[in-house]
Amino acid sequence: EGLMRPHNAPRVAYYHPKDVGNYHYGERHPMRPHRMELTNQLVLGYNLHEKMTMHSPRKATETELLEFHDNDYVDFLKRVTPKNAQNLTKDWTKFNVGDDCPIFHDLFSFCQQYAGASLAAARKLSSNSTDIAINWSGGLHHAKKGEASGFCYVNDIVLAILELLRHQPRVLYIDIDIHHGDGVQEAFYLSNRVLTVSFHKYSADFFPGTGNLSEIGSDLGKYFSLNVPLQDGIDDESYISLFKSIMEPTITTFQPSSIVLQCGADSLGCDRLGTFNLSIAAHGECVRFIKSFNLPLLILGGGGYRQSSVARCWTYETGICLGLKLNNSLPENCNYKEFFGPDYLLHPPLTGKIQNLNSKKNLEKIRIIIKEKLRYLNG
Ligand code: VJV
Ligand code: CA
Ligand code: ZN
Repeated sequence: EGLMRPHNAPRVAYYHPKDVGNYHYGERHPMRPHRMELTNQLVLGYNLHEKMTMHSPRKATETELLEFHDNDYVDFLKRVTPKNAQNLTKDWTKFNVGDDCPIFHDLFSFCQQYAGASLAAARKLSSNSTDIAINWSGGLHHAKKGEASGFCYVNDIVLAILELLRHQPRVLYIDIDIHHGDGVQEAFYLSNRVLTVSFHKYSADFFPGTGNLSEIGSDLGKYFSLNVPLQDGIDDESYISLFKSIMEPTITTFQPSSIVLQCGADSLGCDRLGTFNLSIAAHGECVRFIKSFNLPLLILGGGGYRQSSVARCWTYETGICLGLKLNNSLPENCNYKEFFGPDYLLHPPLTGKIQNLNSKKNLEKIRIIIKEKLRYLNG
């Protein structure tokens, strides 16, 4: 292998669907696929492509999407265009498309691209051809079997986990996006082969409204869904300490054969939709902690609604996967450098802190309740 990689450092495979940054949800829509292009350019600017294998995955086929999704839904995604959408208004309600999940130009190709990348990444891990696989265009955790939800159309995470389960007994799914990972939880709610853990803001008026502590899975899957409901403004210290004290015993008890980590960047401070206070360093510390267990690891994107922060965060985390320390000054020669002004730093100082509504007492209560649930895992 001709890569310049320190002895001992993991093999990392990076999946970037070509052109994934060129899709548009619409003029004022918060989701901007262009953030993937920004991320990719920053990754190249730091020369990280010289230290990992770079892949332009093929699109997922219809058959591959049907491993999870309903036939009529995939058929709808394949046929619908902004032009014929008006004639299909009956299907809009059924498949939940509209403001959050608009019909845009080449929507189906977009879905095939990000799902194809997560599938290729999962196959690479399954064949033990890499230690870590990264797809920042994936992580669309809200999509359901038969409908779109919360900016997500096909659930690349569920598809990737199903692929891993073909070769491995147990998969751990961890979700640090500020929204509840409802689509993945629902898909594996009855299974004891996939343990899902989501950290999220939980309140009646915050999307999607699920993810209460009391949602624990059912039947064989009872105790195999964990939810960590949080309030506005959680800070680095409380988040990291809660994350580690929950994930350490979860991994030791469940003993997964691989881990899928959804790294939604809307849990960062200054996000346009999110209301947490996490720094990029803290978000990355969660990735570093999970990596330290040295299990096959699939790293996915997700939310993130300030493009410059998303690109910084996911570049920093690509560096963490490689075991590298990146210079805080952004690289001299980097496309789109103007997006990162006025400071041009990888870790700009956080501004506009939101009041932390998570009391020490409440976080302690959550920690204790979750640890109690983990006791049931071994039967
Ligand atoms: O809160 C909601 C649902 C509504 C109905 C639809 N309107 C547009 C918004 C309120 C109840 N949806 C959330 C969905 C969040 C999805 C997060 C996805 C992820 O990060 O977890 C993973 C990728 C929501 N919050 C904000 C908006 N929707 C929003 C949607 C828009 C918009 C402004 C805000 C759609 C179009 C336009 N502006 C022009
Ligand atoms: Ca989450
Ligand atoms: Zn989100």
